[in-house]
Amino acid sequence: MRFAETFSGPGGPAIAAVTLDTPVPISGLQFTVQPVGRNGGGGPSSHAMLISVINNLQSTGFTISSGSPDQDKKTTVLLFHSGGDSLNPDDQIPLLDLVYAIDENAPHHLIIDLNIENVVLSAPNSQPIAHQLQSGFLQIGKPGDLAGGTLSAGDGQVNIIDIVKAVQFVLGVIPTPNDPFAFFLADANEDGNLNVLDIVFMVRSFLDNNQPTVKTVAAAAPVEPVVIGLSALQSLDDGQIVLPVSIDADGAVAAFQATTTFNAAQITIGTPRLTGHAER
Ligand SMILES: [Ca+2]
Ligand SMILES: [Ca+2]
Repeated sequence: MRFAETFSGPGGPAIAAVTLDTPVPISGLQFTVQPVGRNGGGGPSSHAMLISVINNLQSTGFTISSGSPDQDKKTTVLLFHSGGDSLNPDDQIPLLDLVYAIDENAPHHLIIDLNIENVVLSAPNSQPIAHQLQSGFLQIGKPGDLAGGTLSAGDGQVNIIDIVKAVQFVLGVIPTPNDPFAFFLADANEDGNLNVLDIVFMVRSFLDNNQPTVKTVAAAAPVEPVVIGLSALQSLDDGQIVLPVSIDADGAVAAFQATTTFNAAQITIGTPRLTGHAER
């Protein structure tokens, strides 16, 4: 039985998936789970509260029953087949999701271990089945908070140093993070990709947080597809040749990202410059 490593922002729900690899049929299981602050001396964490358990086996006839958390925040969860049937042997069977509410003031990068005990797996004939456990944890971080703080790993704020680092990720100046938590932080808009959308998201959230008296009114985004084109080469007075890139849109475009390929033996690329309607 595996408990996932789960990332969440302060104030957000953290959804920890529980999966099972089993070579034999299973008709029921139980466990007790307790959120424990990793650096908090082993006591129950005050920053996470189990608010719901989602049954991922409902369509196969399994029922979930869970008690209320006790004073140590321990919750017992039962999952069993109400018709006496069983789960067929398989790998990575999604059993259930533990949904935790994370408090708004949870420190950034806090790790909350999910302590698991009293695990019992039942065969269809009510005999216990030997098992192994892979425990999980919840880690708290604010997407977009990539830099700042004593270790330059984040300080709970999104500002210009975070935006500079995000630009370096998107441009490939520094490699895309392999660590899943670092990727979670870099993927500011939480769509699974690192690109210009994350930079726009971070700039907007920075401006929104730092201009409390100025109401930012979002310009209407284009409704029709935006057409991006290359115009004819032009010669400048200083002898440089420029290739105009134009954007034809019926609404406001906040950012644009593209990758170009060229024959480095024949041309040297200078620094792109903004012209016309574009504003810095
Ligand atoms: Ca930061
Ligand atoms: Ca993204």
